Amino acid sequence: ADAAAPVTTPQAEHTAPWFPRRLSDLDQFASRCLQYGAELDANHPGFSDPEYRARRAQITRNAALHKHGMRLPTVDYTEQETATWRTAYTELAKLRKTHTSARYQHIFPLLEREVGFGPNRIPQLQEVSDFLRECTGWTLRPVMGLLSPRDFLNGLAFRVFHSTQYIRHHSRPLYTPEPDVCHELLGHAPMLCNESFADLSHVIGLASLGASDEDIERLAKCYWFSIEFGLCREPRTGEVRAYGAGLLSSYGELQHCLSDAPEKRTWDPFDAAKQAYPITEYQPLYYVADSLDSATEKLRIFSETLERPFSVHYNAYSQTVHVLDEA
Ligand code: TIH
Ligand code: FE2
Repeated sequence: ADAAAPVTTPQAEHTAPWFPRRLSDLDQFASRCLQYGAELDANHPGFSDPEYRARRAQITRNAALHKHGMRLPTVDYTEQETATWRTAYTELAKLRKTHTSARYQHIFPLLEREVGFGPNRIPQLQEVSDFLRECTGWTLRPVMGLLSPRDFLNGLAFRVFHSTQYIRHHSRPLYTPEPDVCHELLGHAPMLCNESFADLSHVIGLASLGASDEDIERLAKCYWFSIEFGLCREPRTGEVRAYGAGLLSSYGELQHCLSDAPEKRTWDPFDAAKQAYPITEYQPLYYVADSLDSATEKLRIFSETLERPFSVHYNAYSQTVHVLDEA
């Protein structure tokens, strides 16, 4: 990331990396998006399929042109793409009752009724974003591929979730090492409808604004082990279930994460912040939260230990960030 342009206003933030103050500032992220993460090339199933690559380029072109205030691009998905979605959707539905958090299960009938979620059609980002806004004030923004961790986390501070719109390669409908529309819509979107999860994501986002590179790294790890791969105890039964989007969108890993194979630790952001992880295979370690609210509380405590010579306040009415200078 090259997000180190210094800010010019009050003294304390003098040396802090640049960060967005209002929604339209997020427009700057698109130009520094990392296409097809280099480390994925070797085992990306679409890498050697020129037709797939061309289709992706076509879809991401519109994402690159997106600006705050525009409607999100519509994609006319092909029959082959819809078939990939159908496989992911129907297989994941089989595990929903036994493997996923009640928070996730709860929202699904609503997504089916209000947004038209179902096996036969890939929902459009705009429809999902409109619904999310009504639930928790979150919105989606299209993105070409991976943003830098700093930019991606900074978006969360504005309750904006950057979403890909292309779909995984048809040869592997049940796992992908990178985000795609199945992951965004079956993994992230349903959880962002939940107030507690929405707040958890927001806390990480706010902590990332103007954070040092080291702290961005810590926060990105906390993000990974909660929002992407978090497990949580069910309120009444205490049973362990998945709430992380990377699990909710992957038929294989959703089963793996609840098996005895991986290590499980109680959610602790201080520990997670130091933990390395693989990105192209199932996780060997998951953190289990006692509840989403306690997970958020622990994150809040953790984020207060990060060194930043100022604090930030998010104004939900204007959707702007204000800096409170503590120096
Ligand atoms: N592995 C997930 C899936 O198959 O849906 C996608 C990703 C999760 C986290 C990063 S990429
Ligand atoms: Fe994700």
